[in-house]
Amino acid sequence: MKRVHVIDSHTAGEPTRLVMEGMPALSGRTIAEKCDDFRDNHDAWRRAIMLEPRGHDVLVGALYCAPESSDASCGVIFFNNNGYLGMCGHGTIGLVASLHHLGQLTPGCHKIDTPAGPVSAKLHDDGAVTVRNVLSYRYRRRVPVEVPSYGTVHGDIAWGGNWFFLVSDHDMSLELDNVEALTDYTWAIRQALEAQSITGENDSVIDHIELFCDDREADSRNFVLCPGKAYDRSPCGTGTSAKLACLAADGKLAPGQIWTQASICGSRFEAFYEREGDGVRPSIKGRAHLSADATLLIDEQDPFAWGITR
Ligand code: PYC
Repeated sequence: MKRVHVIDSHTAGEPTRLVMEGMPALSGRTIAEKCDDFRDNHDAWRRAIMLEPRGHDVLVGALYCAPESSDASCGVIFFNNNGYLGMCGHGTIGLVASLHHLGQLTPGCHKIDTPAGPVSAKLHDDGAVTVRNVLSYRYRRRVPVEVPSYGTVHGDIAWGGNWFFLVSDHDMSLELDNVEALTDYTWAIRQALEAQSITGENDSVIDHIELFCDDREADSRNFVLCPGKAYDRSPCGTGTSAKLACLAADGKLAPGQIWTQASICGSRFEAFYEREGDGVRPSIKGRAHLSADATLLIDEQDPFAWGITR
């Protein structure tokens, strides 16, 4: 029987499963190299932890790692039902809250190494966490894509730690009772981007689609489709970072000005940015709550020990 110690939390509704112990040691000096080793040689562990019967489509995994740099508190590799993420904002907030629960982090600022580069996270005295994310930027503005059954859709392509296609010009209703239609629409956009070879920089796949609309209590509400076809229950930290990069590029938000981003579920992040070179350095503030401190059992006799795969 294999045993994996996990801490489950949710950040603004979006779940994170932090893996503390039980995984094979990964080879590589940097977190990016360790992520490659995870993907190439130990992907069965991702499937066992993320897929049914132990996991589900919405869950994001966070593997706790030794830091790559001497001044970092730890490293982390994010993954989900579909593969691996460069960075994850809600997951970083969940990581910090979980490490605090374990007595491994105290309030204050902590550097964390991720495959997309170092980020810093401030744990506030009241339990909220502000993540100072990777450098974010808009790559292309108002790109047209022909989406079968929907017509031409225009969106911005931006990096916020993952690649996003951001669409404000649409006639979809961003309400929880419309998530099936929103999922169909954003999945069709995602497939059309791939079919038409519309990519992020260096031919990177755009694997997150983000829709926006007005919100009565926040500056904006979003719906974010994640790579594995689940939608983000939180306002998405990297997606909010991509949004800040676009607002900054359009001159619609000044450095330091607070942007409140609501999710489709009504949860919120507060965000602002600092200018840095050609891009912006976003800070995202949110809060995670713990839901389990548990041991996953992987029984070799179990036909679904390593997850139910399609
Ligand atoms: O918060 O950055 C985020 C995120 C990415 C995918 C799901 N959540």
